[in-house]
Amino acid sequence: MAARGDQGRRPILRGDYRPPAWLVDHVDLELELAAESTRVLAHLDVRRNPEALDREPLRLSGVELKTRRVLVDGQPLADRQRTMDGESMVIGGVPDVARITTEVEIHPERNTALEGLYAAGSSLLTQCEAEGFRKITWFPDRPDVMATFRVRLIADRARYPLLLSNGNQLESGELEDGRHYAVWEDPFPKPSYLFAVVAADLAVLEDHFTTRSGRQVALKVYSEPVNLHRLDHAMASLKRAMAWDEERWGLEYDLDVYHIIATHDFNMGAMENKSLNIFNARYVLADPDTATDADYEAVEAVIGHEYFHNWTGNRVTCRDWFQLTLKEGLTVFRDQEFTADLRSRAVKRIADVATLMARQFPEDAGPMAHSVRPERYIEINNFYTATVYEKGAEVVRMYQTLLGREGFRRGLDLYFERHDGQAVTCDDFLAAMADANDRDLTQFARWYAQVGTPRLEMTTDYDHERGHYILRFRQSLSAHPDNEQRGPLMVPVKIGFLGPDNQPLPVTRVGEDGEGAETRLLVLTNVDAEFRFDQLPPDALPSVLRDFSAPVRLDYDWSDEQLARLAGHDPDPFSRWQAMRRLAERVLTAAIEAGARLPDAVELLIAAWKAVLEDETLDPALAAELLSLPSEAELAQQRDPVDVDCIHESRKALLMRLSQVLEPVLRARYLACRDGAAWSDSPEAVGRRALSNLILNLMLDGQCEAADGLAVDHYESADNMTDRMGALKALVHGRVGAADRALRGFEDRYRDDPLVMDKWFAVQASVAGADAVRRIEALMAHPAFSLKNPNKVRALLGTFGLHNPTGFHAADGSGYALMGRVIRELDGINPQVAARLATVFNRWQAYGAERAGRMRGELEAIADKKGLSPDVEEIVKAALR
Ligand code: 0A1
Ligand code: ZN
Repeated sequence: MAARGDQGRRPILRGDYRPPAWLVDHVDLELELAAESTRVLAHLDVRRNPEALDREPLRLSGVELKTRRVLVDGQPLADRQRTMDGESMVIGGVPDVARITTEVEIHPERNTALEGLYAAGSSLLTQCEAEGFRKITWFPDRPDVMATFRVRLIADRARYPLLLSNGNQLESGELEDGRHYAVWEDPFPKPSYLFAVVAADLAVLEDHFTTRSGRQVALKVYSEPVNLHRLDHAMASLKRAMAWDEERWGLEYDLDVYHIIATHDFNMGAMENKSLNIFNARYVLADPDTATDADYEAVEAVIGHEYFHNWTGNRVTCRDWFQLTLKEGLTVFRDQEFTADLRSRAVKRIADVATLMARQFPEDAGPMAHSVRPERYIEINNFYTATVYEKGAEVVRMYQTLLGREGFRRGLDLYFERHDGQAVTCDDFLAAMADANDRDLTQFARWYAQVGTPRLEMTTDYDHERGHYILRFRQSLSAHPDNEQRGPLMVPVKIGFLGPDNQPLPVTRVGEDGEGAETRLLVLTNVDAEFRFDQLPPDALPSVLRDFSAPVRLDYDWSDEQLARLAGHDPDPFSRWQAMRRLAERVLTAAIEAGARLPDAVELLIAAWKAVLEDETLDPALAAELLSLPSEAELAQQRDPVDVDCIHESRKALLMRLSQVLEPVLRARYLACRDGAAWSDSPEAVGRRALSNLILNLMLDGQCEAADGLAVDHYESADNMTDRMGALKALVHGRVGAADRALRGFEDRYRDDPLVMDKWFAVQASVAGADAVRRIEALMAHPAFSLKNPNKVRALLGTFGLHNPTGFHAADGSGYALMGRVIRELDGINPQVAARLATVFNRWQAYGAERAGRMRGELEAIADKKGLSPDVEEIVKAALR
């Protein structure tokens, strides 16, 4: 048996890439499926790669496989022909064209890592990205080896009536002993990470879609039978995604069937296996009684994301895992645009940037900081990060900003024309963009290599003699060894100006004729850049980085009053949000530095909030974004040392002040949002629910009069999960007497619904205060909790570690000790999920000597664990370095 040994822990380097020595043209698999033991018979048609650099022996990867046979062209191998090198079997003397046959046994039921073939409830499923295929059979498991697959599945019919793999079904039939079989063939050559198998007993919702060129595609969405009635939204989302990809990008689906399978046991969000997507159930199931509006939007976005991968990822895939952002950054960009086109573009952009700032900026500032195209990794699973995904999407967005929508589309068309059916690199993508637009993007390539969030310092000046308004920028990168050789970045910066009356001014660069547009694009290419403008008054108010045109931190010394003006009047909704954020951060920072005493500037924030609340023309969803304060975790990011309790107290003081001063306005807007109509998923209704729940929570935070009663009413009258959860959170976080009863009622009602119970765990995991640790321990003993289920771990422990600073950082170290214990235990169950959880210790040094010492102690205890997985080892060693 090949085990995952200690030897593979030296980093793999991007620069070490070599083309594969051998290619596989076709794979014939036979899986005799059973939960306890599955037999896998594989025939690989291999040949030497004419483009290989050396004549190396054939190398196949395999992990935890019990190998029964290995044959070359039907002949058994002599022992000396086959040696082991870590996870690889090295076979000598293979003819340049050959058929390799292997037979192995694997144990899905024992597979708690949920990678490879595993048992999920009563189903058997696979997860092969990034390197799970080697846990199913011997294979050169790397994305630049692309093969066609034919798969014969055999299983007990009663237990597994459904047998699926990629592509089209060729045949199926009965066998003796109650077994049956199905044969699937995928005509598209694909890397092994896109392989999938499902053996299950599930219910299905069926529909169809006719592509622009007339192909009839059968659409099938599967779940356990009790959830059949919660699949409609997923199906509708899939159809919208298929239509949108045709309309916006001219991309059609290419097979006759598309399957989506929902499972409760999944490490990530979902997986784009060719024609057989496997999804975390939370991104499939939705009905008003169990899913919030945010869940509805997320289902639509993730269904879109996986569907869009069919072109950006599957038809054109990655040459190696360093290129992960090639498919992920691009596909996130595509799913962001899908949501923006279907829903509110402004709200979507704000939400995406807020996520980037909350999740990716800390990565950039942490011990695992890496470029969107990393230079090295130990465990590739640790690089499915916000940097590769979300910052990668920002990099793709910048191409569109620089080249325009049409130019970007030309580039994408050329990319598909050149690379359909290939495994390629980020450089190939850039070359297509450059060539299609006749642009030199050499400098732009630095975005793939730089580490950390770039800084842009801006100053303004006025040249009275010539009447020029001047903007000056200086860019800089963080001090990371990988940044040492890098020159300046190409940074697109969208700007505009407001006049003294807060009206937008036309922007004209010096030397231009006529009147310019309200928003202009500046392209920075040097460390220092200067831009001059005509016809602007000296007191014009600059609005910079509109639409968040580049993933940078912008420093400019706006006055509090100027920020308040931008927050109220910037024509770019993103910039309004940005200004509101900055103003709130200023107020909170000043408060934190004054021992939780609010500064005078709070009056400006109150006035800005009041204007938003009283503006009935404003989309309530946008209003809800404008009124959301930075979280404690985000405030902590910017401080060193981090005073956990003072941050909490300062934020509380601000919430208290805002809600008390604005109480009548809040109450009026709350009532106006609660229209009493039955549930609807119209954007108006969604926006009203967002705003009314935000206000309800504020009123409880501020201990406004009779707010408790309002929350109880809101809870009891809720006919949908958004309102039920909004009110439950207000009650539980407000520590209102009625909270316990509501929690019990909620539990009684939903105890058999794992996704809803995740919400119940999460809402309790985020209640502030040192008593949180005892609560978490009690919840871990709840029958619905299991360390084996990634959704549960994320809901309870992920929420605790990331969204409950005063609990996790309890001064006695009990939060750390609990987390350390859990990570050590989870490492033996599911290393991928354990490694993600371990990142909660990342900024340990910033928490003052006492806390830092305790966190360091936990990290060391994890690092010392015998048999620690490479996944967790990479994270904790980076943190300790
Ligand atoms: N490619 C999927 C995400 C995914 C990545 C890794 C996984 O296991 C390690 C599973 C899913 C996506 O972007 O949707
Ligand atoms: Zn993806």
